[in-house]
Amino acid sequence: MVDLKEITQTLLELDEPKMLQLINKALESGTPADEILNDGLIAGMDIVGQKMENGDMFIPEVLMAAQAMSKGVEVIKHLLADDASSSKGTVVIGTVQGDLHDIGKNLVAMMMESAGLTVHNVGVDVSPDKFIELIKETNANILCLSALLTTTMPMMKQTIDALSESGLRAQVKVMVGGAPVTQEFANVIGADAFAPDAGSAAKRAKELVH
Ligand code: B1M
Repeated sequence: MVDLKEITQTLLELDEPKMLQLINKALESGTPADEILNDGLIAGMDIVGQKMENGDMFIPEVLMAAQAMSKGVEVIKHLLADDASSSKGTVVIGTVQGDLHDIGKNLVAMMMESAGLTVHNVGVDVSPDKFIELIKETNANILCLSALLTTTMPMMKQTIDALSESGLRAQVKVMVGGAPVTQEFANVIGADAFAPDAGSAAKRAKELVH
């Protein structure tokens, strides 16, 4: 049995090979993938965030931790799959303009895909105009906006406003999320839904198009 704190620790030590070894060992011993994700990897990124805030970890190290986290997710992602019986909607998902954080957004995209939605993951630093162009191109009926910075949260409202101005608002449900985003904020900016994590985001998206 692998103690998930060891996975957290190897992530913090930026020891990616050891971290991947421990993830594989944990899977072999029957640890559920969602526990590895939440109690090993995401727990590690939370500590990375605290260290970054305190000046104990710098951007290059944070980036290395982020890359290691993504590699870890690659190993477990096929086991995080939900019911993928049929396509229940088309999603455009991206991180809003000015924001480069993509790990959480990619997890949300992955969970939505495995829940049977057609997902267009359009990257980071996406402007309102670009989102609209992509919605038109893909005929999406759900727009998912991610933001990790308090300074980029207002860009969510600007994107929703631009969607209304484009005449597409009535046919597209908007979901928002990311660490600083709350249900209250979602209500204030006129989003249709908020989800606190990747699993609930996939469930909410399916409900939105039912
Ligand atoms: Co940045 N960063 N960062 N960073 N970074 C935070 C967010 C911060 C909280 C760290 C801290 O100071 N404690 C802080 C924000 C403070 C604030 O605004 N209140 C911060 C800062 C300040 C910055 C910079 C300004 C630092 C600087 O340059 N001085 C800079 C900004 C760059 C920019 O975006 N313009 C910056 C840069 C970076 C890196 C590039 C180095 C790197 C990102 C690499 C990458 O993403 N490829 C990075 C990282 C890694 C972090 C932390 C440490 C980890 C984020 C992460 O990946 N978490 C982060 C601290 C933290 O969050 N604890 C921090 C793991 C991920 C699985 O969780 O993204 O929350 P999360 O996603 C969750 C949920 O939020 C939710 O589901 C996900 C999975 O369950 N979710 C959604 C996310 N999107 C959703 C959408 C939905 C629904 C749910 O519906 C649509």
